[in-house]
Amino acid sequence: MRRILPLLAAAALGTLGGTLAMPQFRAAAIVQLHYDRLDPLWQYSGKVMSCTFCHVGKGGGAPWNPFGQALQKGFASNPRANFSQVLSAVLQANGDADGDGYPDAVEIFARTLPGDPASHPDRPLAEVQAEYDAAGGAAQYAPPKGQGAPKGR
Ligand SMILES: [Ca+2]
Repeated sequence: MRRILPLLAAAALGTLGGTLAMPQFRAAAIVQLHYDRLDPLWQYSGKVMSCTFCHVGKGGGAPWNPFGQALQKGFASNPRANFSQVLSAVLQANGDADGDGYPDAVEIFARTLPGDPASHPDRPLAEVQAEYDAAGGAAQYAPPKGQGAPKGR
């Protein structure tokens, strides 16, 4: 329930329209990647996971940055998967979308931007990677329960 409420709140805001609405993917990603733990009012904050996490522009939309493009490729390669499954699969693949030397999932763990090479942890990879692995590695970003595998037809 704790994971569902923010999504419901985001959906409710969405029905009101306007700039208060948080896009569905962003709300889902914030919860799945545990960024909601940074700020109890994350649903109303534009600072918790900004649009530039996946998009080039601060207002979202096209074009997407390298991490956003990695997610798009994930959708393309598995059209039946939902957003949470694609996000999890991209992180499990251990890619480094922006090519800054820090894998996407490690950057997410360190709260830097996986799609911007100018944003990366200021500590050696081995150090951050060890903390990431100790915290559970990619498994900590698994899809919410009940969304583990793509649905068959
Ligand atoms: Ca990176």
